[in-house]
Amino acid sequence: MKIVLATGNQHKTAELRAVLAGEGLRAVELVSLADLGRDFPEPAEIGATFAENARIKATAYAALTGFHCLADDSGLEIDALEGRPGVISSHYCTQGLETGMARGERDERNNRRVMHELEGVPLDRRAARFVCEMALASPEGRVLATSRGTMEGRIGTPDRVPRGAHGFGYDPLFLVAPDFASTSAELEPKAKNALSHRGEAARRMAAELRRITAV
Ligand code: ITT
Repeated sequence: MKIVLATGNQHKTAELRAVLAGEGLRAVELVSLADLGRDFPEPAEIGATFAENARIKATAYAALTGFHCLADDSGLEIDALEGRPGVISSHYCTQGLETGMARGERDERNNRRVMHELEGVPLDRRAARFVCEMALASPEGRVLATSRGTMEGRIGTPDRVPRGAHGFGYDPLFLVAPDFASTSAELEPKAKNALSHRGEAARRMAAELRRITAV
């Protein structure tokens, strides 16, 4: 089975590839959207939950590419901000509006907004988690499998973060539980994948893929 990793985020593609490669899925060939050598219009992520958006992306890209598609919708939930940035994590600095701003600049502005909104909140009240929902859709638009993963942590205070050069998005702000000693941007890619929301969701999806391709 050829499966397109249906994301425009190269960091996600790299993390997903690494985890799924480690799962030894012999009947599965993974390709990225970039490998297909064409541009595809990005579907509007209008779902109210990560799970809905994952299904939207997987089915939209499956229809566009004609292949099975695996999509990831993910983001950061901060308890002190009532779960924000949540489903608008990627565009938090513009209230969820897609303005065409480059990813690097967006990440930086998103991080600044989060730190600003948490100003004065002590470390023990900065609990947060990364959430990842995945969906696998067939070319006919059927959702064949879904999976979820989470990673608990805290958003560091300004004396501790930003720190680290790996990863992307909110990683430089996110102190990983249970010891909150390093940010997820300080973890080597392998270590992040072993602990992360995306790693967990991908390993669960691999189990689903083994089941699907075995029949
Ligand atoms: P696609 O929709 O093309 O997959 P995207 O980056 O826009 O790419 P999402 O809509 O799922 O993806 O938004 C995910 C955002 O959540 C991402 O841009 C980061 O801001 C944040 N995020 C998700 N996983 C993360 C991780 O592992 N480390 C840091 N930030 C993460």
